[in-house]
Amino acid sequence: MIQSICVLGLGYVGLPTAAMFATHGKQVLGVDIDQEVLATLRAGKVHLKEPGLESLVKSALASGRLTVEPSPVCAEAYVIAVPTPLGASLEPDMSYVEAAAESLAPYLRPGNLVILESTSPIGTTNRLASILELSGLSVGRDILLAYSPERVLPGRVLAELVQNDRVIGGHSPEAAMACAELYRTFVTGEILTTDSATAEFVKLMENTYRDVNIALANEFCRIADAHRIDAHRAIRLANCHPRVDILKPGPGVGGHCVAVDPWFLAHAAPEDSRLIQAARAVNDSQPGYVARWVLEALADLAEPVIAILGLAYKADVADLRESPAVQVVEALRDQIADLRLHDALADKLPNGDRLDGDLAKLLDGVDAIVILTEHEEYRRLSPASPVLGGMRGRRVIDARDCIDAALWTSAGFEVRTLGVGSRPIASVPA
Ligand code: SAJ
Repeated sequence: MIQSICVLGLGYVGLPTAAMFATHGKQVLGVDIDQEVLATLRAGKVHLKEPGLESLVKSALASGRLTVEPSPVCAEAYVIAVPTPLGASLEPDMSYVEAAAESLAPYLRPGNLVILESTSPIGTTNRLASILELSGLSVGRDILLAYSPERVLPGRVLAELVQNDRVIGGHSPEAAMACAELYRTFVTGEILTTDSATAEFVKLMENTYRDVNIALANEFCRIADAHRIDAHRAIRLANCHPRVDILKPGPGVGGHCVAVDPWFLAHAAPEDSRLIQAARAVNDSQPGYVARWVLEALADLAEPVIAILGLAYKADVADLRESPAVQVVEALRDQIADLRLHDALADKLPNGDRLDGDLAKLLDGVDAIVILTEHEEYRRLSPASPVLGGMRGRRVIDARDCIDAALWTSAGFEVRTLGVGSRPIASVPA
C-alpha cells in the first residue's frame, strides 16, 4: 500500500489532488516551482478560488500530512500535474511535463509508481518512459508508469474529484492496477482501467466533444439570429429528443481545457480532424460575432455609457484565463468610449488592472448593461434591485440567456438576448 506521494504542480488539479490524498491518510509533498505559490500555501492560504479548497488545504497542512517544497524528495509515488499549454503555432507545449519528469530522475527507486495527470497528447505517457529511464531504472521492470487525467469542473472540483468515474491508463496493466488502487484512496466513482494511449485519447475526446457541441450551438445561434427565431427555445425543444443534447450558445469557449485540448488532436491528425478544427474556428470567432451583435444592439445610442457584467471565462468561477468575455471587451473598446467593467468574483483583469466591485456605483449613469458571464449575482439580479436605480437607460443585452426577459421587460427594461432574433449588421467593423 503506497503511503508517501510527491505531487508536482500545485495548480487547479495538483493542489486539490495533493490535499485530497493528504486528508485521506497519505503523506504528501506538494512541489511547485513558483515561490509565491509556496509562500501563499505556507501562510495557510490558497492561490486559487475554489469552494472548499482553502479549508481542505489548511487541514492537510495542519495535520502535517501535506508539506510544500520547491523540489521533490524520494517517495513511493509521484503525480505530475503541471500545465500543458499550447505553443505559438497551437502545438502542444510539453516542456513543463518533460521538465517535471526529468526532475524525478535522481529520486526514483525500484517499485515507484509515476502518474501523469496533465492532459496530454496521445503517446505522451509512453514518451515519458524514456525520460524516466534516465534514472537508470527500467519502466515496467523497476518502476510503474500510468496516466490518470482529471475530470473536474471548476467550482465543483472537490466533489467531482471524489465522485466522478475516473479513466486510468497504464504503460502496463500492472501500472494501471497500481494507479487505480492508489486513487481508490479517495475516489468513490468507478475507476476504469485501460492502456495509456487510450486514456490520453479519452480525455481529449471528452473536451473535444464539448467544444464541437458548443460550436454547433453557436452556429445554431447565428442561424436563429438571421431567421429571427429564439435559439434557446429551439435548443430546449430539440433537447426533448431522447438522443439530442445540444449545449448553450454564448460569447465563445474559454479556459485552459475545452479550448485547448482539441488542438492536441488536431496537431496529431491535421488531415483527419477537419470537423474539430472547424469547431475551433467557430468558437474562436464567436467573441467577434457577439461584439458585433452588442454594437448592433447599441447602434441607436450616441456616446453610450455601457456596463459589462461578467469577465470570467464561465459562470461562478473567478478565472479570466482565455476568457471570451475579455475578448468581447477588447473588440468593443475602440467602439465604445465609456465601457465600465464588473465581475462578481474576479477583482482584477489579466493585465492586473483592478476591477471596481461596487455594482451600484458602476451602474450610475449607465445607458445599458451587457451580461457576458452568467455569474449567480447577475442571474439573481432583480429588475427592481436598487443597484439599478442610478442607470440613465433601461437596456439589458444578455449574451448568456441568463435573465428572465419577460420579467425585465414588464419592469420597463428593453432586453436583447443573444440568439433571439437580432443579427449583427455587416457594416459594423469586424
Ligand atoms: N460553454 C458554452 N456553452 C455551454 C457550455 C460551456 O459556451 O453550453 C463555454 C463556457 O462558458 C466556457 C467554456 O465553454 O467558456 C468551457 O466551459 P466548460 O464548463 O465546458 O468546461 P471547463 O473549461 O470548465 O473545463 C473543465 C476542465 N477542468 C478543469 O479546468 C480543472 C476540463 O478538463 C474538464 O473536463 C471539464 O471542466 C469538465 O466538464 O469536466
